[in-house]
Amino acid sequence: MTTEADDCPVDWDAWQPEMLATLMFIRVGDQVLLIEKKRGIGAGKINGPGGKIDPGETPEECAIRETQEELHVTATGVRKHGELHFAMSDIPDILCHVFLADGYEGTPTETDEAVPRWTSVNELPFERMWEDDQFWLSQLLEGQSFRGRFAFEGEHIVWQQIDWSVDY
Ligand code: 6U4
Repeated sequence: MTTEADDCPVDWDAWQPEMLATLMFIRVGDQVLLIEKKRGIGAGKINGPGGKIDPGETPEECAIRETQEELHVTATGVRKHGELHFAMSDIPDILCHVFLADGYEGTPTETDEAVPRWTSVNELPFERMWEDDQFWLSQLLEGQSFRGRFAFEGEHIVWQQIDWSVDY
């Protein structure tokens, strides 16, 4: 993996996402509600619930809707904390809005799309997650805000930069 000191393979000033998406992380105490994703991009991985933004929908509306569809719960106390810019090699480039919630209504339930997995924030399963998550997820769960840019070759990061000075 290279870092921002090295040549970047992506012209980020000209970069345009081909897909707009969201992620939602509900943290209650020392537990975070993750999913085992059953289909779509990242099937088989562990992640937060989320998905593609529908036309006319705000990112926050999308994150709440996707969490309802995937887990049958409604996140409460939702705040945007991050943006992830993914320049991919073999799937569409993605701009992903990341939300943190401190509560929920309903009962986490397995659906066609996801299996709910309550997980200790101190034991995040990075070996089963997207490679970038290890660089921002713990910090997000502590309430930090960020903008991350990642260039992937297949499943692996070849360049990355995270700005922790942003506010939303
Ligand atoms: P369908 O199957 O069309 O209903 P949908 O649930 O709308 O899919 P999906 O799941 O394909 O959309 O959306 C992509 C999801 O994958 C978003 O929640 C963002 C997430 N994602 C993609 N690349 C990621 C990465 N590198 N790291 C990460 N999440 C990523 O943590």
